[in-house]
Amino acid sequence: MAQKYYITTPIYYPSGNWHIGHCYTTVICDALARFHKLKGEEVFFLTGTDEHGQKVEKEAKSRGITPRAFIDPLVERLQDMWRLLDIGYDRFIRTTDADHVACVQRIYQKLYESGDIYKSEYSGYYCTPCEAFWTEAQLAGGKCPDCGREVTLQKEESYFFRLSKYAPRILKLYEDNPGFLSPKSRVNEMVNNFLKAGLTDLSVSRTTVKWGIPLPFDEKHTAYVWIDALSNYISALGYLSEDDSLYRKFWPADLHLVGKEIVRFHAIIWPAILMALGEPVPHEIYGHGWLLIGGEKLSKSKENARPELTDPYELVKRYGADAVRYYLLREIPFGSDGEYTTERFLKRINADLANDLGNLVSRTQAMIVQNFDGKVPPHAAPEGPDGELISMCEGLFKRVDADMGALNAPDALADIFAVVSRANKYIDETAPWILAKDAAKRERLGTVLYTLAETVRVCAVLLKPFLTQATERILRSFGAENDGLESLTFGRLREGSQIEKLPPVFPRMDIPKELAEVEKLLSAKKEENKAEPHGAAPAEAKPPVGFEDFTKLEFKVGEVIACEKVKKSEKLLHETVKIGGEVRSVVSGIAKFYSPEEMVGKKVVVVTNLKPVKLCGVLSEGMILCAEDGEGRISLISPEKFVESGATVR
Ligand code: ME8
Repeated sequence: MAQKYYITTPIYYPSGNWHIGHCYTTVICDALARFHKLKGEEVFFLTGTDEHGQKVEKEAKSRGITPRAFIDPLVERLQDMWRLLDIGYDRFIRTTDADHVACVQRIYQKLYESGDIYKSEYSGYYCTPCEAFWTEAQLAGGKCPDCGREVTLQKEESYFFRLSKYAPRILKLYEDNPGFLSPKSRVNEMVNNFLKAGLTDLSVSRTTVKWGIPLPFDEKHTAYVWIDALSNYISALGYLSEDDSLYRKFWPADLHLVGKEIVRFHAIIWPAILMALGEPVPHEIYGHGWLLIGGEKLSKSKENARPELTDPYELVKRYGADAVRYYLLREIPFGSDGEYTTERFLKRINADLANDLGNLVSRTQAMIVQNFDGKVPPHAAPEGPDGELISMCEGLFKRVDADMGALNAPDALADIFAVVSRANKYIDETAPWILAKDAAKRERLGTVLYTLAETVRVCAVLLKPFLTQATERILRSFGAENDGLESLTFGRLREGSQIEKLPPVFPRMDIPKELAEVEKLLSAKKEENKAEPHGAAPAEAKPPVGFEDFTKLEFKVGEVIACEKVKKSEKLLHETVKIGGEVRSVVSGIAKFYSPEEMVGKKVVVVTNLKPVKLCGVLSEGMILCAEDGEGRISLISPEKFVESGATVR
């Protein structure tokens, strides 16, 4: 019976700000899934989206739309990204899918009935962006220890999962199964930072979050997003449903590949839930490293500050899916972090794909066309350097298999490209262009070119999981049959079969020129963003107004004589402004750009005849005028020369 292989990526938050770092996990999973398929295994590759929770609820509310209306276009965009990158998943699960929702409810019901979930009260610090709760002791300087952002103290009635009960079993799981969690450093992290001190029970329901899965035994509560999200790995297989045949076939997963920042959820909470359900735990959880920019985790906000092209849609459009996949799979040492720059990306593609592989393919095909009319030449027994190249090809699958068994795509690619480089050197050693000049050497020429064509073919078969598009073209151009591992036997190309000469599979790039063009593209994008601050629709020019309308507004110069922050607001300042003989209370949304101290003594322009309003409970009797640039930065408008407060502005 064929072996099974079940591999998963984490399910993605619908952020819409996907960058090349986000593609990392999924591209590796896709290459692993394809490699196992090549080996003839029955593979199930799962990915999807993590759609519930406070973050989505808030984002949708701020736009005045439903969570579903907010999420659907983002999910489509993510699926587009996977299509562009040739990600061949077997299921794309959404946590809003009906079968997932039903499964999560059954999981809660089962745990509630077995006593592993009980009702109590929760008090803790919540980080909304990470959807994670922390105790006071876990906070880093009062902030979220994972992302460093603000946390809020929350108290509510909640159901708890008896996580504490499972700490000893998880420690034993690590001891008995050294392969359960990799790399090794992650085990130490989990043991020292969490398990050693013992675990506290986990709050697994919310009454304050409406955008979530209602608990079947208490509909006021919704499921905690991480329990909801982690369950996708089994709900996708029909766990606890009428048809659980996929579950019985594929569970336990062979690999959950995740970024290192979410190992805690996968290596502690997830096995505990499975243990409580009486189900087997996955074979392996691997916490990979990050793509960095300037030494920090690549994230959308930092990307803006550096001239790097990190948008996967743009990268695929410019350089193709194979180039992006190759970079991610080859460049970052597996398990560690890797620095990303556009230049490194271009250099890697030029060196390996254009020079090494591209050249080998085009030289081999050109010589076959030139000397044998484009037909696979007849060949004699190998001699000289042929043997070494042939045996490298014959042993290649074993090496790549061992690398991929260790999940090490960079080493697998290094092994394949060692053969590509050896073949290029073989061309120099055998000098086919000299053999071609001597009719007596025709048989030898045929043998050399046949050996090269076979090397290209074997490498292309093994490169298929990594470079999905170029390998198809290469194999088709050699008329090569495509029958999995069988096709790795050296010597399968049939003498006399027609080959087609391909245009360069990876054209060589002029890196300085390309970098200059990328720079231009990025500045054009920046300009575009300026015209559309915060992604809003471009501000339409307002229709003209008559002078009489303009004179309805009253502007005066004022002097700020006192200023303080408005409590409960991050954005608002409360100024006391002297306007001639009058003193007014004014509230303005400039706290991110000016401190209260800075404001005192400033001359400002105030709209003085707006109807008074209360902002965060504070009276505002006017508006201070500011200029706002395309990046959302604010600058006060002040008189250029000295004028008394109370002066009219017109
Ligand atoms: O964590 N380098 O989703 P997500 C490498 N919904 N990988 C990166 C990266 C970078 N700079 N930035 C992000 C979630 N990633 C949860 C998972 S699973 C039950 C729930 C990776 O959208 C990240 O490590 O924040 C993760 O593997 C994936 O992108 C999705 O992250």
